Amino acid sequence: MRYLLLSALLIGAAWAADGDVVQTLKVDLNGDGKPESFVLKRLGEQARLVVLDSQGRTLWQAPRTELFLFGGPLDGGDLQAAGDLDGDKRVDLVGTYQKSDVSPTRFRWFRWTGSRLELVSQGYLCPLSQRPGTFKFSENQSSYWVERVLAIEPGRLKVELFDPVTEERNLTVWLRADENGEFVITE
Ligand SMILES: [Ca+2]
Ligand SMILES: [Ca+2]
Repeated sequence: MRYLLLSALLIGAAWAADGDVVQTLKVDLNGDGKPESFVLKRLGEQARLVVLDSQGRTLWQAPRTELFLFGGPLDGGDLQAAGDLDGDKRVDLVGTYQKSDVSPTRFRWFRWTGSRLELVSQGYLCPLSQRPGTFKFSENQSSYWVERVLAIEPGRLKVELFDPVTEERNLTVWLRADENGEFVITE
């Protein structure tokens, strides 16, 4: 059994070569109606972020830094959603960092400048202590949190909340971006 498992792992490793596409997220970056792609390509045990034009040519390749490397041995560490999150007409990309089982998801929020991705903010997406319906990207944690970002529309994002006390998953709400960089539950 152990031999079989080891063989399967070795075969799996042989098939997952550097450069293989791990994840693709399509979005129109330049407004011409044709989708560009945010792509994760395998790089060792992780994956590197690359931006492709609508013809599949490389527009930008992220540096090999922690900020732009995804994947690894734990859960998450993937691309979540893309769209104009803050309503400034430039496309945003939200991804996660890897995490252990029941802990808040740590997000990274990038903006496409026209030629590259730059970091807007990162951190957990937890409610403010005085305003439980208002969320903000920060390093503060709280007793419940945004587990996943499901979709981005202009000025708002659809998220899944998670409460570890009640283990309430799949509580899906829309958060609207306000001018302070905070996100307020709307429905
Ligand atoms: Ca396009
Ligand atoms: Ca934007």
